[in-house]
Amino acid sequence: MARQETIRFTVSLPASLLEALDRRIVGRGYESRSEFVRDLIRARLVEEAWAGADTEVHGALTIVYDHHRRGLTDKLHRVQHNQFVHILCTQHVHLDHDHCLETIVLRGTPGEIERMALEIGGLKGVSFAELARTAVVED
Ligand code: NI
Repeated sequence: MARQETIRFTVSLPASLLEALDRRIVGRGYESRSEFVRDLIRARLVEEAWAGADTEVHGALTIVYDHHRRGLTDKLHRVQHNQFVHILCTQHVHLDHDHCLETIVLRGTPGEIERMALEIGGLKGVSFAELARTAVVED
């Protein structure tokens, strides 16, 4: 995307809110108030995309499971093949002798992704499941 013009504008805040903002800027390693505020706005746009019914969004589902659990790897495979149009990629890491960590990158409507995350996370033997929600929004 072509580099866009940056526009400055003034925001009026109560002093206490500005102090709270500045504490977060330092705590999270931001270089400037502007960068922090830009990210706040982007995070809100991602939230709004996820609140829509038909918007295209992306998610990264991280799961940990015990691959010895009878039938679990087959079920995980079946769910993902049934929804292959929504699965962009998976990454598998062997954590130790028993446990596997998988990240599954998903694309679809918020409802489709939430359903798949619940289905996969709810399988017996999956001991951890967390969905990171994102979407392509304005830079
Ligand atoms: Ni493994």
